[in-house]
Amino acid sequence: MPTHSPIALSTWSFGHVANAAAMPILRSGGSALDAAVAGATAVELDPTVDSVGVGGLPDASGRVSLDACVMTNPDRCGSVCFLRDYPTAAQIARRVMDNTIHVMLAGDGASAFAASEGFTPDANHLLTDQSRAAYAAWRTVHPTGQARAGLKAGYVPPMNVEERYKDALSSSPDPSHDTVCVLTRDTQGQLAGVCTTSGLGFKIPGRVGDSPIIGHGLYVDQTAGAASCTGNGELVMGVCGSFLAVELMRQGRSPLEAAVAVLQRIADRYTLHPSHQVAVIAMNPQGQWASASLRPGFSHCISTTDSTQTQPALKVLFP
Ligand code: SD4
Repeated sequence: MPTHSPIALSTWSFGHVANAAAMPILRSGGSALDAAVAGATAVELDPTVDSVGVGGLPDASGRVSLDACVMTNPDRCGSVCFLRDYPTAAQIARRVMDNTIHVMLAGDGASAFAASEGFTPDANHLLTDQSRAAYAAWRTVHPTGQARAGLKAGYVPPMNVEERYKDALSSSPDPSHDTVCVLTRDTQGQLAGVCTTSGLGFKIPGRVGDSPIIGHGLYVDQTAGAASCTGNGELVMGVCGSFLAVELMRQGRSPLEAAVAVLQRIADRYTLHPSHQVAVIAMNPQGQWASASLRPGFSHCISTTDSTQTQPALKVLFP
């Protein structure tokens, strides 16, 4: 007999793609983890969403690398980073959790593991016409293709791709976002989370952001709550954003208070560039949830038993 109402909370305008895959699993009594992974996979593979996985912007060398993690509790988490050639990073991260004694696999090792688990490489489809065109445009400004822009001197971070398209909120699948975070609660009241991304566009090859790192891009503890971050990972990584949000909920803050406190910590500790964006989504075991962002332009998708809505962040720190 179900005792809890199912919930799916996902990031950005394509969160509805994730929730559409997650909610049927939750409604039929499936696990929060199955639902969150299904949601993330749907976004990774959706050909109409030029997004995470297929269509993610490449690094400075023109190749895509993917980062993802899954988590249900401190002792149940898995991750892959700098994964080339395999689009379903979330599923591979789950295999790391389920089938190894490790938490995180990187680069060639992650690819070899994916192959050993029966995943099929699909490098040709990771780049789409749109992401190839975006890379070509970037190369006209950086003709050598060297990621010199990633060096500190004179470096202006590439505008977060979501923010560049911030006027295209919920109505159309925005082709430019690059991270989906999915938090779910199942009918047993269990929480789960997935965070999957192609990272920042045109990054230095080898760069890994917050998304696949437990406690940074995603943290889940059944006794306190779940949180996930998106945006400029370098800002999240200095404050352990997701871990901080969950620990604040443990101390009694609401999901909204916790999410806002993480953003405030970032604002206090960093010199922010106008294009910097971070958003935090959070959910507690009671099913309260929230989203907040540093700047306008972020949207989340929230699905409950009888409704799905795409909305702007509940709180914007710098409106
Ligand atoms: C990263 N946090 O690699 C990711 C990117 C992201 O919305 O979330 N973009 O830094």
